Amino acid sequence: MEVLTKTAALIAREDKYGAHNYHPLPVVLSKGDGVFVWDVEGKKYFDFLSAYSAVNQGHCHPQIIKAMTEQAQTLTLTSRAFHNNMLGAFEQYATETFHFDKLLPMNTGAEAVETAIKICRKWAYEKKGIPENNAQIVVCKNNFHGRTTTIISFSNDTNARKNFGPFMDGFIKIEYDNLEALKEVLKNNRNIAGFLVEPIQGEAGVYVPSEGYLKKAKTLCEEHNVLFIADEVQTGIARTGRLLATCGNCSCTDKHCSDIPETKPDILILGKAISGGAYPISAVLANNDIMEVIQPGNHGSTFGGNPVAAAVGIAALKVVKDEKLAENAFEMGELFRTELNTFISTCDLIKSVRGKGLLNAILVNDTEDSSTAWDICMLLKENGLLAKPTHGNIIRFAPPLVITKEQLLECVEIIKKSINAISI
Ligand code: IF1
Repeated sequence: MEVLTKTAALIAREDKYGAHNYHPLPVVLSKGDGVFVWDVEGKKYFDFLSAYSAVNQGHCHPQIIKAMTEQAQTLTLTSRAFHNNMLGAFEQYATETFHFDKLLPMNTGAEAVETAIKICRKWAYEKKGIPENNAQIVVCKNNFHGRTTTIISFSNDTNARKNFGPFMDGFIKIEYDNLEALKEVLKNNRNIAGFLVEPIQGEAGVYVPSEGYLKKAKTLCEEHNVLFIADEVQTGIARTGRLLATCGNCSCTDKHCSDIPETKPDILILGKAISGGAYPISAVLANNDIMEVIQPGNHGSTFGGNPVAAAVGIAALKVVKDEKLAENAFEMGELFRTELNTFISTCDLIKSVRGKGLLNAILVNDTEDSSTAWDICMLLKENGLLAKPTHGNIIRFAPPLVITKEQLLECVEIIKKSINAISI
């Protein structure tokens, strides 16, 4: 009889009782602290995924967990049929942090994207004067905005779409990082309500657009009275070395804002790390002239804006400020890319390193259907670092933003060692 390890037994159970909508790395985690996670065998790893950038503040941050547990023992859920004493505090703190008039709270990133689409369409009919049911929203090829039926309607990823139709109308897809394409579509269609864009395309493999792209895209949108909607679910909350990747006029990380000033969206979508990974929280922010189109009964959520989410959201944003995580992400990101660029200049297996702040990826010099990136991730795992391939030949590196210089350099050595073991 085969004796299963704890890991194998746990994976087999998930395999048997759970839907097969993921293909995880074969590691079963049971504990986290800061930049580290531990598996059920007791092995310790650096977490270089951070739950797809939800755990920017590090695993189980004591201040976030304290806020969550204290609130959980007091009041967890009221629904929005009644007021609760925490929601306003979160709304005030977040709107002051990001410089918007108002916030609409939801739970997941996809719900926040849906919310932004609804606000944008309603604004288009009531403020811009687009004839009812004719509003179009411009999106980018290779986007990732979530998994709902509306959102996959404008995805071009076959795995995400195939056999989930019929799809939702009202979206026009253009090339990402292409201002001419945006200009063209805005010129040729009078019913455009908004332009929905990721400041860096995460799922596409950490694709950083050309310098100035977002700012110029916003200017084009302004010229055509079109709302510029930034999906910062993944890039937000200090991940890219600034509080927001679109940061234009916030006081967050002045030094880095003025280095690379971008722009301020009309509608800002946040998720993931707004909770530090402790709880599902998402939010849509906009100024009054836009948010006022939403009236009682138009939109809502049982859990959105609940007291635990509010307490966790405030604590998670405070940690980002208090611990200067935008600054650390900026500096550690520069160091990471410098170190890896030096390494890959001597290594044929890796084509390039790209990213901003601590949202980075390496491009493996092999085809999308090869197993090389997966093999590298398996070796990284053996050597104590967890990362996940995307698109077959790209590996994303996104550690918690609390990582220290010493830890980062240790991780660079693990990455070099693992890649070298494949090269030869
Ligand atoms: C999955 C990627 C990351 C997002 C942006 C909205 C959402 C996401 C820009 C939806 C979610 C996730 C979800 C996860 C994989 C993932 C991802 F690989 F697809 F690209 F993060 F890197 N906007 N991103 O990135 O947020 O509803 O999930 O809270 O498997 O779906 P959600």
